[in-house]
Amino acid sequence: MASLFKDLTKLSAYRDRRFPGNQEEFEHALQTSTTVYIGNMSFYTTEEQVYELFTRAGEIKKIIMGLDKNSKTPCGFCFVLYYSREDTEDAVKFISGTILDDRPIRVDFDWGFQEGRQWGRGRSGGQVRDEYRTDYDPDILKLCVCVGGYGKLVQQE
Ligand code: GTA
Repeated sequence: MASLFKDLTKLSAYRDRRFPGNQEEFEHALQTSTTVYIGNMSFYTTEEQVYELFTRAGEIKKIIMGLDKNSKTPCGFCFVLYYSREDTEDAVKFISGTILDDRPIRVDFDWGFQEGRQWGRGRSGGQVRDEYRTDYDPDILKLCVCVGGYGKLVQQE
């Protein structure tokens, strides 16, 4: 079957600052990888729920839950590794935007999982994006218990 993603330059808006290569190598990895990144997940979504949803696109090789590097608890992202490229593309095309645990998840092509990438890179231990959040998000309550589900804006007050 022909690739569903004809314009390969638009595979992902995300650029991993820690990718060990140049832009060309990064793009090649995105074009051939069988790994997807899932963002905007609830902190309470389990690996079993991820499996149930993502197996609809194809056979899953492995799921790696993203964890807060301090608390070692889920912090809103994960990686799903497939066996085939076609299934990987189907996951991005058909599952991105699906509501999982009341949240629209984002499915993004990923350059490939490596040990260490499962940890949040934010200073608090969770994801970087949550430290810049200015809207209310009840899941972020865990990050700033005293002030409610706001990110940097309220933490600074
Ligand atoms: N494939 O979209 C993604 C993606 N994201 C967001 C994280 N990962 C992703 N992989 C793919 N696609 O392995 C991966 C990372 C790592 C793991 C945890 O998830 O490769 P992280 O989210 O904690 O840290 O990563 P990361 O990705 O290094 O953070 P980054 O790129 O600085 O910032 C992510 C977002 O945070 C930005 O797009 C922006 O929305 C927000 N942000 C960052 N800095 C600022 C700032 N100064 N001001 C406002 N917003 C900011």
